[in-house]
Amino acid sequence: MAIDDKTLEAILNEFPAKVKRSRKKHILIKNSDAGPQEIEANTRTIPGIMTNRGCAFAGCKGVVLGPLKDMVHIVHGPIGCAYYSWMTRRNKAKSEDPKKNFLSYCVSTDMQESDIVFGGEKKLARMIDDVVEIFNPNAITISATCPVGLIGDDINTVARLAREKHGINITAYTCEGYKGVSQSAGHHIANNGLMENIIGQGELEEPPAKYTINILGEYNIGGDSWEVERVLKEIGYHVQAVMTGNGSYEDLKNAHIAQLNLVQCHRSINYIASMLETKYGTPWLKVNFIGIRATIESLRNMAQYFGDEALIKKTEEVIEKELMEIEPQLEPYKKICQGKTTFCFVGGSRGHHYQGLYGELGIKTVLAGYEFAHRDDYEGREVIPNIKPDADSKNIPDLHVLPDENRYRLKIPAERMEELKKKIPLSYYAGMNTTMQDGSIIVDDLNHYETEEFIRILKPDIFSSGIKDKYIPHKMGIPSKQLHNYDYSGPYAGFRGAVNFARDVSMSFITPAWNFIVPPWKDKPLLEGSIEQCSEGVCPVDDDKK
Ligand code: CFM
Repeated sequence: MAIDDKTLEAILNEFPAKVKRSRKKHILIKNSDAGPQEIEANTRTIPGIMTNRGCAFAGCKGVVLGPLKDMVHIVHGPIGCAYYSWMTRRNKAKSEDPKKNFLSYCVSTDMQESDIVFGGEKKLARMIDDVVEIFNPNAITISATCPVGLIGDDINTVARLAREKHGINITAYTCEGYKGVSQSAGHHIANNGLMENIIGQGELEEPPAKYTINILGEYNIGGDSWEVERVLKEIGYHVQAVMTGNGSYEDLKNAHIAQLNLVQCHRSINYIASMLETKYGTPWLKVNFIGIRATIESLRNMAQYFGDEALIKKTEEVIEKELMEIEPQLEPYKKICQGKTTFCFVGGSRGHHYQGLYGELGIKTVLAGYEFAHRDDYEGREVIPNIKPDADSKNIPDLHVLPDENRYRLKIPAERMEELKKKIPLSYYAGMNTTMQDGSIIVDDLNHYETEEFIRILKPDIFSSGIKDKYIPHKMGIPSKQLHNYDYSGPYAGFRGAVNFARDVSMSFITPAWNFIVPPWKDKPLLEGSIEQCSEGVCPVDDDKK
């Protein structure tokens, strides 16, 4: 059954009028005849609604800074935020020097009541001394949690003094959880900090290889980046820095040297991509390495950018070789998956990226959305000038960078750039809405109630989201595929990743476990009981008064 305006209205009617008015703006039924459809995004979740979103601290420390392996990331605050952000994302990392991989550690100032009353700056300074002495990291970041902002600790000054004392790169991020409406604010804060304090501080003046690139917005969840890099290296690319999966301070410092920046996750890193273009003249190309067709298209677009015949030829050879390897492996899985439907609701990029891969397996996406993306991730970057800033978005300053006096170089002539822009997504992202089929549902910041209602009506064969909401479909006898952490599997990117994904999804479909689940509402009423007559002095539940 599809959802039409009337069904949607009925779902929303359960909300109080004000909530209904708000939620209505966050939900679309895709209709290409209606022209560009506007969606509301990046606004506050209504208190009381069960959202999947995280906080600004999660976006800064957890998402963007956390994967940088040779740095120690100090969480300044009471222990809870550190504990719950300790290794909770599957950003894998390998280090050439095992003594310089600190990802498994959780380092926190563990603020106590007295620190909240008298301030935590001294404790933070002592913590930095300890970190330098114990770990000897290449650099240190300090991320603030909510109470730090509330009591007004000046973490930037603490960082500056520590930098002078220890002579290493130590920077502070005022990413208190409340700084924005979701983790998206934290991405922006981290992007600004990395750009201001690390990127471009390296010595390199010339690219170390012919085709030097950076991969932005790739966090190596389940080893995705390694699979992408394997293919890129085979074609002949040199990957200078990955931001930030398996990333390092040392690589990041020289990221200014690349001739092209690839952007995988637009939401979390488009700020750095734009700033690198302004400061060093490096264009960025929107890629998607999830799904076979998307991977092929991305590789071809990269080759076209460099425009070198040998590179174009090698790209085609590698694509052919990879396809020969994976196509026979995919066949049996496609048979299992054919004709099925899915929901695809993830944070800020994957809600879009995985739809192509699902489609290649014969699985139709009937509902998709993002937890915290902005309107441009739905409607395309052309809407950016029309996005109204509000009190929340104004909270995060835009960092205005200028062309670097010595290092700004046009990587390709302006004319050729304009030509290329007509053919490949250079400095452009078209967003999710364009690729969704008519009649499918697009939801921003999907909540628990809506999840249940949409599942009840659309009955997807699989539900893809994360740990917070996967139990809702499970209780309804529907399997789930977590697209945040891949249910401890992966990689899912690139050619071989597609086979892993097809295998895992197929396993979900053929496991008999789901047939044994009888949702409670199928064989029993939700409430059972009777109301007994109460008369004064006789209470059926209170023994004393009997
Ligand atoms: Fe980018 Fe991400 Fe995503 Fe994201 Fe995230 Fe993630 Fe995500 Mo979970 S950076 S926006 S803040 S692709 S942790 S690796 S899966 S919500 S869709």
